[in-house]
Amino acid sequence: MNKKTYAGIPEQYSKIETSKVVLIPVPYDGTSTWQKGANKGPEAFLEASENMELYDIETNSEVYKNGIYLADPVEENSSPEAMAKAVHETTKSYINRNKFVTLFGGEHSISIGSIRAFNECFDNLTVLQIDAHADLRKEYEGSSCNHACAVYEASQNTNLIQVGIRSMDKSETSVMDTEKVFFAHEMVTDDYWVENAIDLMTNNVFITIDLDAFDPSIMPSTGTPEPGGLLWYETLDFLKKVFEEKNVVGFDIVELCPNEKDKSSDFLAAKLYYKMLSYKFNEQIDKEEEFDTDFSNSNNKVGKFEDEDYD
Ligand SMILES: [Mn+2]
Repeated sequence: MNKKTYAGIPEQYSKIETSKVVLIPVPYDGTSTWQKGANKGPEAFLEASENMELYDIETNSEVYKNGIYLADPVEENSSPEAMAKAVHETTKSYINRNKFVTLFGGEHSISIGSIRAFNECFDNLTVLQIDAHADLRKEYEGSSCNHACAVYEASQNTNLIQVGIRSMDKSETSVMDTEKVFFAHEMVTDDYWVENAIDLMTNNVFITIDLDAFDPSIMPSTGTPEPGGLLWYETLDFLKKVFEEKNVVGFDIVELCPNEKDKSSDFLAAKLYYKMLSYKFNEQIDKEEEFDTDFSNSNNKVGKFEDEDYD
């Protein structure tokens, strides 16, 4: 992957020293079981990002001016376990520098490492998983770091909330906490799922988005597309409320499996990422005014200064 700035932003907004945001690409596709190609996700995402408008109408903001540092990609792929370890270490190193850390995969197994890092650095972590698949297998095809196991560890040691689920193996029902699961077929007729999901969250929230959560009609370029998924505005509405009401500490987006002949999915991913940053830093202005606190250290075990203001 060529070294360039995220979305082609001017270099003054892309330096590590001054950037509030770090983006870590993880072009990993070692364990996917059906369509391969998620390793090409980060590059397609970055290319689409370069062709995107950087002014967000809804928040009336240009969030890139907070600085977005494009980190070197994590390219370890000797084994699923080694990849998870490399992602874990890289993620943690940037959290320790008080950055708002984001990752772009790659398949969903990359989240094992990112969640591990966030869970070590933030108290009482909620993991909000937006996904078509439960991903709760303890082990799959000989590894606990398979994409089918993406949130097993999170189910054991974080407050895991699953949204958009519509495909799973019966064996996963024994691990799943259905009180914290929003199945796609129920969300269709439930007017209160957004509020109910948010009510289950602790203050510190890490969001992991598997792009197959979206309906294949708007997000066809993913490894295992499942019918009956989320649409664009309902997802944004949900995310916006999460960013407004909770302290989102970071996020990852995974499973873009680009198709040369149809770039619309790449664009959706690019826009989704930018929207989430726009919500994050939009919300931050309000919180800073309200609590007069330093964002960079809020609720961060690495640099605890203002914890009381948030808890
Ligand atoms: Mn998944």
